[in-house]
Amino acid sequence: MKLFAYFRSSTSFRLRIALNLKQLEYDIIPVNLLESEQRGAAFTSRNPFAGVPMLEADGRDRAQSMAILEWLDEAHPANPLLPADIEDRFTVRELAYAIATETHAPNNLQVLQYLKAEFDASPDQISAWYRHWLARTFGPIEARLEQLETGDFLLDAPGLFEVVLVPQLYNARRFALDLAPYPRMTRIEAACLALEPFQRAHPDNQIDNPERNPA
Ligand SMILES: N[C@@H](CCC(=O)N[C@@H](CS)C(=O)NCC(=O)O)C(=O)O
Repeated sequence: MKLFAYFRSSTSFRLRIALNLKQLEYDIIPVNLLESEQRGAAFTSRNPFAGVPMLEADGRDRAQSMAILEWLDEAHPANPLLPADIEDRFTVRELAYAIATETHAPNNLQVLQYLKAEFDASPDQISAWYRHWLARTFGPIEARLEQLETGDFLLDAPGLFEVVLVPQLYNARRFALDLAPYPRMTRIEAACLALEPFQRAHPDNQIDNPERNPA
């Protein structure tokens, strides 16, 4: 498998964690978002969504991280990201998709660039926007985790929720969101980041991270 990814992209981070948790082999093909490689014809002819991640697997170019994650779990059932019990699967999906659809979507790069280009938004205004959409969904997620009385993970072991949560918290730190109101989320994050599959997937450890490979 080939994972087309950018080190700091949170959706690429999701895929790296999942592939590592599932112990699947893959090569990383870096796509430089800052140089707009994702919008060039060479890339869009394979992925019309013009973004990362893209997974080349089983003869197809696969886009949309949540669809890829669900496909991976169906195509490679060992080390599942989703639990066996239908109600547990609902719990995981409710929270994972809340992050994917309500915090990541309004905060992706194209949206932030549009705010600047069309509305002349300042860097401070863009950061305020970013934190607004994080907090709007982090609050309910923390409340749900409290109802569920979570410990180190949502269920017994990290799965689809943790795959989505850890990258979103990485973004939240980049945008200086106060994480004090979210102790259950940050407890899960700490437990995950102690594990090798999460560490190997981390943006700090990617071949295209310029701080890891100064020019
Ligand atoms: N819904 C897509 C979103 C993908 C996405 O927003 N990717 C970002 C990086 S995290 C990207 O490639 N952005 C490029 C751009 O906005 O031009 C998914 O889940 O895969």
